[in-house]
Amino acid sequence: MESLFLQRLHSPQRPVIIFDGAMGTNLQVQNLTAEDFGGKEYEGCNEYLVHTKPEAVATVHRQFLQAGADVIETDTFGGTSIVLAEYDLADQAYQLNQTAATLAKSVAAEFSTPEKPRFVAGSMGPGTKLPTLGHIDFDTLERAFCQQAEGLFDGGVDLFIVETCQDVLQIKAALNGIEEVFKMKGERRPIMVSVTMEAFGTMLVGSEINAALTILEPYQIDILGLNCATGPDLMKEHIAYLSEHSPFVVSCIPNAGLPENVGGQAHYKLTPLELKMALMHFIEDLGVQVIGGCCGTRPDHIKALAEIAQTLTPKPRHPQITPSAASIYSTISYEQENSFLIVGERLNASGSKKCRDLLNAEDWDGLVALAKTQVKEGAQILDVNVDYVGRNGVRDMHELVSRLVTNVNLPLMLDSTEWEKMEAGLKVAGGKCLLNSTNYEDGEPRFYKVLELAKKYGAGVVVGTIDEEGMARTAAKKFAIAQRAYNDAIAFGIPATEIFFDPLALPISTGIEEDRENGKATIEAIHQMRQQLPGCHILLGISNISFGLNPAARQVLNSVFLHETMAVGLDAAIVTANKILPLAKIEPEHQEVCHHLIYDQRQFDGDVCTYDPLTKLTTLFEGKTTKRDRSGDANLPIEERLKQHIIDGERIGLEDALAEAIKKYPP
Ligand code: THG
Repeated sequence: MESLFLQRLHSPQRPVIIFDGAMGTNLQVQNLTAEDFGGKEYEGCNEYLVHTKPEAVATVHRQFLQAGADVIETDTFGGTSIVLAEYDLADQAYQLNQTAATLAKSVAAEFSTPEKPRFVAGSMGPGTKLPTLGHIDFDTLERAFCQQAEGLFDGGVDLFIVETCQDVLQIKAALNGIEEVFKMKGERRPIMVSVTMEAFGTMLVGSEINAALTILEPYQIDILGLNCATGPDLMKEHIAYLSEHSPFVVSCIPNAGLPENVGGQAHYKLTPLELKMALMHFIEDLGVQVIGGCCGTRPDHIKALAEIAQTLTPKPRHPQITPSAASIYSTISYEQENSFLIVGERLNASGSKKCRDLLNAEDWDGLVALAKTQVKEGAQILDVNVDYVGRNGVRDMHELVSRLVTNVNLPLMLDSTEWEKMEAGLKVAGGKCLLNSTNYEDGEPRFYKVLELAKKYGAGVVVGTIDEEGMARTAAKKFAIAQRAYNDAIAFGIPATEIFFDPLALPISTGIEEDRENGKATIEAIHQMRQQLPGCHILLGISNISFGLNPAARQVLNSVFLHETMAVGLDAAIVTANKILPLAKIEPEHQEVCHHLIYDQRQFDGDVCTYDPLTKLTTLFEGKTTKRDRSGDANLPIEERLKQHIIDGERIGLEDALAEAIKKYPP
């Protein structure tokens, strides 16, 4: 049965729910002594007070309940073993959380009535270490949150609040820690996530609100909002975004204004009336349903909020959800109008010699530079593949992805045949990744293992049309496997929009008879998937189609093939972004030959082939070159490099070359 809290949250009257105010601020005004904290060495450890001076904490709870708060938060903001370790209290983490929850529950019970039930939210703060910046590893953090959540659960909290979040990866660790507890106990409780947008407009690690929402959207949470850092004014834009796009109830728990430094102390000057007016607007115009106070808010502030709770109805919301991937910084929609989602293919140790060499040399800066080049070329997501015989792929994925995450503003597609490598990437990539890929080649356990990772880390997933019998060659078989995976994945809890089917573009460039149908089969399969698997997305590794041809022919064939697949519904392609040509730039005769090759329109006289588009294409492009491969250019003198850019009309890298030349020849 739905918990009492959720019933209230989702009741048709959509009541406004009032959280309490600042625990820290209201402990501070009690002028507690070192003795109250249990000795000098524990002074400032508010979480320890539930053990040494529970009355101080109960007083704060009581004041807020008296003021009219529906929900009070446990005194456990810094209650993970990691933070408590700073006071040598790590081993008491479970106990302190359990005690704090029990205490809050008992005070709430004093005030609870059938008309106005009072609830306790188990507070889980961010801690002092940011996983995205490498201060702590994901597993350690998840374990610490899990232990905290278990204490809170056993103490009887009505919901969990993961709050004052500064790092998206930290939120994933906390949510996984909580889910772990739910699994252990066989029972769920509601979850609220509250992120902190700094005065400069993003989370501390740089995430914009759209990125935070995209990253959290896959998780089973109930409320998502903002708290801390600023007053309501600087939250407005972010709250408006959540109001329009978030599938979750929206919360807003501001500080009493921006902190001002008064005599070395943080001072918050927003009055109860000002806070009330601002939040009233958020409720009536933006549909915010959960409000409360953060730093600097006193019982008076909460009293002012409780007054409006009776009279206001949150504006009804109709959120528009855009399926997207995200880096830790920003998002990219899976669906690109009149275009396709461009996945850069060059960070692939099995697909690119340059990448392989850099990896072997463990030239991480060089690999990051290769990633940045692809950003300039127009890539929107980066495929990352470190599969290379003889190397430790789990370590390589960890090393590479942890650098990409903070240095490149693109979401990542973790490409490996081994799920262990994907997970190594997921543990450091705070964004919303895509997992490339899963299939039934090694049976269902491997297929589901990747879906499990997608759920745990909130990722989308690429499904290749391969099953226990091998790689599908015909359209019918490609579609049949996709349909099986579609049903399985949805039953497993992966929404259709998070599945990218890859019908596998196999080479049509070999001349082997059985490869002749590969283009047609892929296009027909895409057509069927688009018609019959609603909501799903479709992706291809385009370059496979033309293996072995000369680079100029490849560029043209890849471009025409991409165009054909887009026409039947392709959403995304793994490509070298700047090597795809618009049709208008391809000679009509070349286009025609490519069509003939893709749809296998050879001509025969009896058994004798009189026209073979493959032979024709090869002949047409004999001796032709694409724009020069610039991979070795770094060693050329700057004069030479600049000359090449100008001759080739190649803009990418031109600015860098110019800057270097200007440095050498100052005006
Ligand atoms: N589907 C999915 N994932 C994939 C593929 C796919 N991942 C890997 C691959 N196929 C897509 N990536 C590439 C990367 C490079 C090339 C082709 C596909 C490529 N490389 C040049 C070659 O082999 O001739 C070498 C380039 C170099 O050395 O710099 O063509 O289909 N889901």
